[in-house]
Amino acid sequence: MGTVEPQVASDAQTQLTDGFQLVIDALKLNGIDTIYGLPGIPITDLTRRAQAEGMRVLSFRHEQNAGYAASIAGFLTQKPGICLTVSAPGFLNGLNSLAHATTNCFPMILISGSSEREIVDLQQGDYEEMDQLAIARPLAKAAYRVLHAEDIGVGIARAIRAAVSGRPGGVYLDLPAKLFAQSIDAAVGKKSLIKVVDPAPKQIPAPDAVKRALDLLRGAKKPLIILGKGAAYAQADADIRALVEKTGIPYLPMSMAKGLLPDTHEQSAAAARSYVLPEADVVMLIGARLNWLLSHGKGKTWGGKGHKDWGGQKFIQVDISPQEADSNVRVDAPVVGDIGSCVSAFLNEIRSGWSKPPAEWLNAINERKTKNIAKMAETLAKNPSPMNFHSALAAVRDIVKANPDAMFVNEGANALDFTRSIVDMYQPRKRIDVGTWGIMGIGMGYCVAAAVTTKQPVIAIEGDSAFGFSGMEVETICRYNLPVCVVVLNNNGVYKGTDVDPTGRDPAPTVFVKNARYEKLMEAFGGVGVYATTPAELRKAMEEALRSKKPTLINAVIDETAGTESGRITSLNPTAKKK
Ligand code: ADP
Ligand code: TPW
Repeated sequence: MGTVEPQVASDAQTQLTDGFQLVIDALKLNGIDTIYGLPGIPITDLTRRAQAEGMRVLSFRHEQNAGYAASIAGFLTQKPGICLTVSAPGFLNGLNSLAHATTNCFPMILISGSSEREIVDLQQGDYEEMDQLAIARPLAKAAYRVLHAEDIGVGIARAIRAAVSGRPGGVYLDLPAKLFAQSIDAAVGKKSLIKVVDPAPKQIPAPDAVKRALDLLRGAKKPLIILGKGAAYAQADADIRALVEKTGIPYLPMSMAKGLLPDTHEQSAAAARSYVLPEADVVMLIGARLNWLLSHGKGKTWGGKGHKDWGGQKFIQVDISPQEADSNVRVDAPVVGDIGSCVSAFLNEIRSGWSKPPAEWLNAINERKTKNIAKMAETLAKNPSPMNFHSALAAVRDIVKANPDAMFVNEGANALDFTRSIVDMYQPRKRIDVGTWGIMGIGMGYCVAAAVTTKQPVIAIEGDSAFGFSGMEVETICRYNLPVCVVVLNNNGVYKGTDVDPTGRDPAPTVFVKNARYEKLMEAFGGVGVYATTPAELRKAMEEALRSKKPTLINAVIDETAGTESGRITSLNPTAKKK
């Protein structure tokens, strides 16, 4: 008896902690306060306890949407967005968003529960058996697994660093079921946690790289700056604007860089895009890759003779990834560093003076711009019946102008392309869309994350097909009572609604139920549904949604013949040779 007593006393005094608690503590210690996920074995208690500990836990109807939410939360906040899923099927549902985050350079951590390692590795048929770590690895910037509670701190620290340092990306963190229930001494557990110091260290560009770039830019007769979503991510808004304005160089914003400077800025060359790309002689890319969205920096878009020919431009590329330069065409002046540091280095150098680009170049651009803007204004002023993309978007454009703080989500094909060119953005990081892959399905997940992270109202302009990929999350939007106004531009199908099955048996693959009442989906969960057939009705409903802040879905019925196949990327769509 005498020998046992002290042991009992010491057990009673020892405070224990467990895997669940350590995961929560490690996230909170690093300022992560929100989880986007979907509960089930083995993470249900993690969601409950995280909520009890004051974290925001947003529970979705499908992991893909939770994952997209986490990815865009990462883009908006520069902190990794957390997506939490169950094992195999939940993990696989979340995987799309992990790949999306990596592709788009958004910091995100997909945390999935997994089954028992010993059984999985011997393939003995465990509940939801799957080697998740191996499957996630090629789609993630980094992938880790934690087996012991005392390693949770290190696991989360490594995941955070991998997600946000250098070029941001998606990270996978595998947490087997057994880990959560492991108990360890609370003091030992506390000591094992790591508060990550300087998770995204500045990367200062080399002075000679800065000089090389500015020398090239100075010598240009027709310079152009292209701002990409990396520039938006960097949150160096004032310096980027100063660089553009001090140099007087015309600029083009990529889709998610719209609003970095207001789209109405006199130096924006967006309305003369097809003129400036082939004409420019020196192009400075800031946080934009020369991928398909920029026609790989060559070919006819850039004034090249043939499909793959270089147009003769010299490129300066400002990017945090040293491997990005020369990916498609020669980059004469790579500047490797974080955009904040690079742009501030440029500003330091040009303080001594900078002559504006030649007037012929600026005048030629302005001439095209004025013509194209006038032509667009004429189209937008029309009021056809039925309503089409242009007349609907003219209303949306006014509403966004009156509400520049609102977040703006956009997906679809025509619904994306027309919106991008018609609706001006006025502030940085307001427009979030289909990104590098042109992915459908980001819509409602982005709406949730945008509302939660920015506390601003959200407007989503959705193709009817695009909306369908995440439509069930209107319940999530209603459940959390988020100020989201979804506009479905409804033309009865993918691209448009007029295709027919030549055999007469089935609906064509691109068409949907005619006159579908999407607004009733929102009503089903207590939100506001509006059926709108004119721009006036659409405008009124949007104004009311922004005023009331109630979850609203406006079914904006547009001409089903409106829209072209694949929108503006028809050229990428292989079509069978017609007989
Ligand atoms: P877009 O689609 O708008 O053209 P991309 O996604 O192609 O933009 O390019 C974004 C680029 O920005 C990537 O090459 C990425 O490495 C880079 N990037 C992201 N964040 C930063 C940063 N903080 N500093 C420098 N470059 C960055
Ligand atoms: C995950 C292919 C590109 S655009 C689109 C699809 C299915 C829908 C277009 O119709 P919508 O818009 O939204 O009604 P509109 O205005 O043209 O009528 N699956 C995924 N991503 C993509 N990009 C596709 C399919 C696609």
